[in-house]
Amino acid sequence: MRLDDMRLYDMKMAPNPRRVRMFLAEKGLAVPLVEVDIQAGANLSPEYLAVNPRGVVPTLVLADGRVLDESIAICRYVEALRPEPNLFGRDAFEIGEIEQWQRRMEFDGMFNIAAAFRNSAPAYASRGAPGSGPETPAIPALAERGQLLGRQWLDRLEEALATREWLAAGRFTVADITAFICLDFAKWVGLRAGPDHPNVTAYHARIKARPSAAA
Ligand SMILES: N[C@@H](CCC(=O)N[C@@H](CS)C(=O)NCC(=O)O)C(=O)O
Repeated sequence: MRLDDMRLYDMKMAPNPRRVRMFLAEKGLAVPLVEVDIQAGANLSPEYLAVNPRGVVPTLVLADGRVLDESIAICRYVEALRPEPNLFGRDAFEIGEIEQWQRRMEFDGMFNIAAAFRNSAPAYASRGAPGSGPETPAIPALAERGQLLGRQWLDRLEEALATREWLAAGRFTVADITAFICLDFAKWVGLRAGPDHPNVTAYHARIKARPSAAA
């Protein structure tokens, strides 16, 4: 089903918009996409800042002009529109458990990988933080710390996957979407599942086999 009256401001390569595209694909939904070229600075253009003054993607614009950003907020909105297949939990414990893993993937994974990336990539030398905030010079020590904590995230994920196929609720959920996208994002900073991470390697392959992984 296409939600043609909405627009999702997107960037094909970027990890956060990919979370939303994958979520939509799992729901069998498609929203018209508007590509925003972050590398060319299009997210900081007056046209885009008029859509989202924070200058980040993804941003969802509804037919009536209301705007949502933050990947997980957009996913929650979509879940409310189309509750099945359920990706955020059906009962109190599932909701808590999925949120727990989603947050671990976001704060222990995404946050640290982004720190490692943004504080080491020459293109971001003066843009340590995403979006339209003040100039933020890269801090190499933050890249180092991002690597260290990113590795801890990967090792803990390996441990968790020794006893489960999916992170929460015994089925594929939004937490697995964030984990999968973090695993691909981590490769940008040379952090990848190796011989010490057989569970993560198999998990990544399981998710990659889902049609939504290509979204
Ligand atoms: N927490 C936000 C993060 C959004 C974010 O940082 N998006 C990146 C792309 S992955 C961005 O817009 N970067 C703009 C920039 O680099 O200036 C979310 O989950 O949507």
